[in-house]
Amino acid sequence: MATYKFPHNFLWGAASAAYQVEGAWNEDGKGESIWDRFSHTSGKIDDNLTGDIACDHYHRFEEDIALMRQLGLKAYRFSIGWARVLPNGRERINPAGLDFYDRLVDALCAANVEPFLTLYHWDLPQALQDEGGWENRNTAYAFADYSALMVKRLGDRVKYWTTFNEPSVVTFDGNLSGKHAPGIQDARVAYQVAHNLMVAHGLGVQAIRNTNSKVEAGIVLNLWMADPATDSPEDIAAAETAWNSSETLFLDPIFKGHYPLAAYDLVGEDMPKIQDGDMALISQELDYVGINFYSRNLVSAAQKIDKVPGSEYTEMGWEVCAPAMRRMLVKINNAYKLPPIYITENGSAFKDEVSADGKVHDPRRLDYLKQHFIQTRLAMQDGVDIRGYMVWSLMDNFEWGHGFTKRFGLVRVDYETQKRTVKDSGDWYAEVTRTNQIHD
Ligand code: IFM
Repeated sequence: MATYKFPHNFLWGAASAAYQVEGAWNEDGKGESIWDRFSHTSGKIDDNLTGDIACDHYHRFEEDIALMRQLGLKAYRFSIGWARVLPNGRERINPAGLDFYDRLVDALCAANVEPFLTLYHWDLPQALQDEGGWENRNTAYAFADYSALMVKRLGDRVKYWTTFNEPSVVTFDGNLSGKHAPGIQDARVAYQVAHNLMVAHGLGVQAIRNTNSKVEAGIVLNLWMADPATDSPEDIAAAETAWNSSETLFLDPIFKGHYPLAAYDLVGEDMPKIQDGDMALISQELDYVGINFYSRNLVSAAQKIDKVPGSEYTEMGWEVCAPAMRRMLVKINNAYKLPPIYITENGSAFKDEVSADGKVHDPRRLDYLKQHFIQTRLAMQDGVDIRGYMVWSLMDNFEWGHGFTKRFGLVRVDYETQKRTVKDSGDWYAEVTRTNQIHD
């Protein structure tokens, strides 16, 4: 049996996002977000479900923090609902919304759980969407003002400030495939959104630092490794092209100060309007980068590979391939001069059942996490500077277009009663956070 020890200050945590857990969609002065509008539109979400109530975290956050303590979490990654604090996206503040995050942060600090905050996890105020959303560069300026407001209010207690979660999903799912809010299907819009998100990131970093020079600023990117199906030069080239046409679209501007050449081929006439000074703004040095890793793409020059024979798949249809995480981390570490890395999301959706003993036995999720923790530890031995790990997710929650049908949590949520049950994977994780090591 091998033992994998982690550094003593390794930041073990779990993650969530406002729209996925909070509920209270129209309470205490909160404004409408694009996800409220989208989920209230028939046919957009599986079974027409909405995040109106979700995990009711807005009312139950104290109970949820008690669970975080039970799991021994050192950090909790969560996001702010922009429309909860600024119902129209700008200017008019909702004091009750700010108070909620104040109380949440206070309670986390009292429980010795480090708040790891995301400013934008996809729930743009609808009022800003009505003015063109992320396609409109003004939204980036509104984001900077909102960032400054939040840092002013919480910067004395919150050290980690993430501007955006997964800009590629906002770009492609929200504005190209339309599977996510706001449901736009337009390549030209999508690429302008991608660039404006990057501008907003840069302005947000400036606003964060100008408001409080002691906090740390970063961004979270989701990356899928692209592995060649065989060792043939054609497959290797195809995998490289696949990697370059999506994953580097955000890595390159942020860490190299220019868009990847492959993007120009891919985007063609839909290339966004870029203003003088944008690339310097976008590529400011960061204090950390968050990486979300779930799976990989296996790429062949000859054919599209949907399923890899012999591989295990999660309920999302994503292949379980932990070694790809190590390869990916080493790859980006070699290709870019990166700040310290936090794994800000990793986890798996499986069908869970409550057994007769009232417990949730979820060996596949437990094993998924164990394998990915081990590969992360190996990447650290390879020289990648990884400081922490946030499991996705603390509890089952609203999985966007899939509604509540996909369960990623360490804690099960019964959506009828809101009862929380720590799963076996949660008990196992508590042991990891307590001992700071894993046995193979
Ligand atoms: O639930 C999402 C999360 O909001 C962003 N990253 C991927 C997760 C699983 O799909």
